[in-house]
Amino acid sequence: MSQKSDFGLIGLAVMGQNLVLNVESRGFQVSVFNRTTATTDEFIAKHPGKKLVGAKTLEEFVQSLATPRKIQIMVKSNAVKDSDRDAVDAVIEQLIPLLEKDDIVIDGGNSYYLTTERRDKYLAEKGLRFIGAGVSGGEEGARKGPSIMPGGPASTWEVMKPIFESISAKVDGEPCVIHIGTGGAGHYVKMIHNGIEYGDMQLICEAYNIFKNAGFTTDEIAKVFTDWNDGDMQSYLIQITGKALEQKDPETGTPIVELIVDKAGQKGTGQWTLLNAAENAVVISTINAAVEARILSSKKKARVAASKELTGPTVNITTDKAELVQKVHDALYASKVISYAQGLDLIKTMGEAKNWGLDLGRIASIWRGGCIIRARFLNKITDAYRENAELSNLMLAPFFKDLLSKTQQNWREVVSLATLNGIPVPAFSASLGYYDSYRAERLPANLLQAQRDFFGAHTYERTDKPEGEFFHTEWPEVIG
Ligand code: NBP
Repeated sequence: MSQKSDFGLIGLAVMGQNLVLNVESRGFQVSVFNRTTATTDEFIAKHPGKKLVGAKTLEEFVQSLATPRKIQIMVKSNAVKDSDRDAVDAVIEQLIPLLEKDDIVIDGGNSYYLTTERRDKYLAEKGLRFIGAGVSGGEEGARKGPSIMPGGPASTWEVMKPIFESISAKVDGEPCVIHIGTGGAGHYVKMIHNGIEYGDMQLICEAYNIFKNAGFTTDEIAKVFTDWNDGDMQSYLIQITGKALEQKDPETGTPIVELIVDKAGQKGTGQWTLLNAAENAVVISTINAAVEARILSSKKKARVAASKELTGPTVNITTDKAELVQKVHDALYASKVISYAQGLDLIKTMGEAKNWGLDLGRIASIWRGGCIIRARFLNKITDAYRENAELSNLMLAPFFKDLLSKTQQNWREVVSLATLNGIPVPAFSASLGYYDSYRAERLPANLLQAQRDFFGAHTYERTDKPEGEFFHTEWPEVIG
């Protein structure tokens, strides 16, 4: 093709290939490069007649692009500290000598936001522009329209806007992409999005486990999720849960889910979210419980051994099935709200600390389509922040306050029922614990302060004296 390409992509694995086909399908000519040339050749051969240019060398690739060049990198990103160097850095280093001032490099992988900030600074020093963009939606999203969370200078976003908006998912005619903020804001928000995804998935699994223990067949549970997907909890994850539970193993006719080993891994983003929450002193107990549930699940050998040693109650759930479905629905919905409240609190706290100028309502709105956590109720989050951009916690928005008030009796009953029957519900109960702690006018931290003053003379404030005045008590000696 003699014409220069509008867009270039490096890294033709699952995500890269699908994104290329998406960009091309919107009328853009795309150049592609992959470290292993055979992959490029196969990809080009598989898609004849498309506006694609397959480059065998990086020089050829760069030369095939119209200026300012727009190059998206979709390679494995596994640097977990800003001092680490990974494939994204390797590609950037190879690109730098070939690029010209104002060319744009986009990292669309799941990079750690601190590595994004380092790269942003590094490329700016070289006169190049950088965007760290979180891309959510997996393979299907990449092909049909993902949710995109780009960070970097607003002026660079303006150049990329036409392409990003045309390839992103659309909800009510609105593209699921906005300029998130400067520096690492895009990858940061993608990281928390993934943390929320962990929470959503674990909560759904806990609901399934309660039904299973209550004697529902897998087909019955599938129907519950399919029905829920027609209601207020409509979401991609609820939808695929129903479909996954319906699926039968062709060999045995057994539901495939029941044949899958109960061991889950957890990749970087969940852990990073926890670490970041601790650094910012923000409670994300639901997401925390979800990450830890995966960790415990992976210790299968230890669990099997312990199941023979540690006792628990015999499961005996006699609740009417329809009643239980409603109760678990409410517990799931309320817990999900808490998970989002916590995730958004973390985004808000970090956004303020970093001066990113984040718009939480618009961030929730671009999660409505394309991404894994897409859900009907995200509209309500957008509305809540539109009504009050300064909202201190999502739970306090009128819609959610009301929802938590209406669902809480059932939520409490489900946590009690599960606990009495020895069914683990770490994310349901962490969510409820957060709700009850957050709304408590007085917590037992008075005793905690007494303990601290007792052993370490840490001092305390008094309820009957002005704030900011500190006191110490001469506690009795206990070591003889
Ligand atoms: P992978 O994360 O599996 O990466 C494979 C690609 O990286 C191949 O093109 C490979 O080239 C290239 N690569 C590697 Br590995 N090391 C390289 C190096 N030193 N120099 C140049 N290229 C190198 O691909 P993916 O699953 O498509 O994901 C791409 C990015 O998108 C990742 O950051 C991922 O976390 C993120 N992401 C993935 C999903 C998903 O659902 N998979 C969703 C959202 C985001 P080769 O062919 O020569 O080995």
